[in-house]
Amino acid sequence: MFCNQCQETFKSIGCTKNGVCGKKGEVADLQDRLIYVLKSISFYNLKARDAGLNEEATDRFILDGFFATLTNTNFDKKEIESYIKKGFELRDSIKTKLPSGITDAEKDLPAVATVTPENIGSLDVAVHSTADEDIRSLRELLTYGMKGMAAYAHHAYILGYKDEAIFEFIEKGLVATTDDSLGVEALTGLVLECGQKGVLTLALLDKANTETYGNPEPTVVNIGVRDRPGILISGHDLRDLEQLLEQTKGTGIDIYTHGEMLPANSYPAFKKYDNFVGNYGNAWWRQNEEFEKFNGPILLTTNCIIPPRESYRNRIYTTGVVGFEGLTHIYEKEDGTKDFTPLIEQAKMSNPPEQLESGTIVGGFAHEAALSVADKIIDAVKSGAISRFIVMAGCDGRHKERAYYTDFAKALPKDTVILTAGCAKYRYNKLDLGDIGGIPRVIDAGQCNDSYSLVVIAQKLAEAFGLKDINDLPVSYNIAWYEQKAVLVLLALLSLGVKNITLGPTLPACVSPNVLKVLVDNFNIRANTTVEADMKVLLNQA
Ligand code: FSO
Ligand code: SF4
Repeated sequence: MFCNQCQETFKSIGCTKNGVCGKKGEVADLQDRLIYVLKSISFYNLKARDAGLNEEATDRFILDGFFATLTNTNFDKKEIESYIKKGFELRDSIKTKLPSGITDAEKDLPAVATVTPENIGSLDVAVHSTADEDIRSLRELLTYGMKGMAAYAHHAYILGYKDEAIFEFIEKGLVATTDDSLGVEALTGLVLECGQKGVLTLALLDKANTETYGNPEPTVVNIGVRDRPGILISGHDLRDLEQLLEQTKGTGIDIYTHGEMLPANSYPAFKKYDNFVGNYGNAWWRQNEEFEKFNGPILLTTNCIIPPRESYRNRIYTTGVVGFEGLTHIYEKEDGTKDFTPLIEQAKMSNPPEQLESGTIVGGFAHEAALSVADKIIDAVKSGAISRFIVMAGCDGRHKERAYYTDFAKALPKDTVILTAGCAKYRYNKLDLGDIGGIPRVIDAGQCNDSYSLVVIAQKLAEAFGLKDINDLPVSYNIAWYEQKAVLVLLALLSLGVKNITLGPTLPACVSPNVLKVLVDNFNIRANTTVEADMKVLLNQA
């Protein structure tokens, strides 16, 4: 096993025995193989595309399979084995459908095209099978960015929104990571293209979410509990939430969000359910203690699941691409719907949740809501009431050094506003930082994918101020990352020309010194340091 895809990788180098996240070595190796099978499928499917033979089942399989390898998504050996098996079947069926001669004409097929279920175990398909440090670094960056892209494209797809350009890019990128003729320049180009396609993907998901569920509205979200049994839903899948709300309507069971599902409280479509109570708990890494106290069933719709404690194991359910051995999985039916009866039945026998906190937090400032008060914001900037915006989007994590983000938020001058998205917000969204003339000092756009909203807001502000370059706005970036969706968001920001990003709590382990130099020279990326030193840098940018 060697896995270094997330921020919490062992010693900031790589997990080699078992993952810090709890992923077993055996599962990590199987995930490497699954990715290799996706590359093999892509090799043939690009030819199928050329012949006009791409099939929707292939798009879906690649998204699901890739998503399953994201940090904290699928720990289940059998599930990954099943993806590998189905992947080979799909690859072979694509091969047979290609016009005759199209594959026969190929001489010296690369190993990725000829891999079989029998020999895959003997091939070295792990990260270090690429010997050159810089090529390996770029292949990894591309792969992790595409994992994030697959996850976001998956969410859009579930809601019926798709874009062939995204699927095709993922296939092209997967194959490119096996092509030894591609050097540093070509791979750097692909990493940047990944960012551009990332913007497309984020925009597509934004469209999918807002056209399906309405534009999020500024919302006061309850963080306390009621005295009825509840079901807790975590992850990012709004379609699962919708179905759960529909199926629990009138049953006397309350629904609470956890972690990255918190922003769902701000969508108009979900507000009509009177059993939708609010948010319970904090970011993903605190789920052990919080799930224990919830008392009722818990649904994990996407990452981030962590190995469950015995005490609540019988109350935790996975669905979609999430998997963990021994837990009950709710499968999608033929018609695309899901039946959450097992959770509902268990909830009826459960005690109400134990109260963790009380009070409220405010969310729902995605682009539409934020721009509806654009005049107010522009006036506040012009009058000097707001001196600067600090984008503190991204992820939260379990490492102690993330206290930095709470300290940074507390230390910010009172005339600054934090723009946030993703679970990073849990480090400061309960601090009561106040407001500036009615504009909250923490403007929460939503999930990590809603970082797109922050870009839209920045672009509109630049327009309003007559600036050609968004880097000239009084906006600084202090971003926290954890897993691969954040890698995609970062690449997307770079592709939009955002410079001077401070990134933490550590830089990605896969970035080699030379690749880092490219990022620094072209984008002036820097690693975070201390609150004091970073405050000086960030408050004096542009
Ligand atoms: Fe957090 Fe996990 Fe959204 Fe990530 S829940 S860490 S970037 O998967 O997804 O922000
Ligand atoms: Fe380690 Fe992160 Fe990979 Fe888990 S996902 S094995 S913690 S690098």
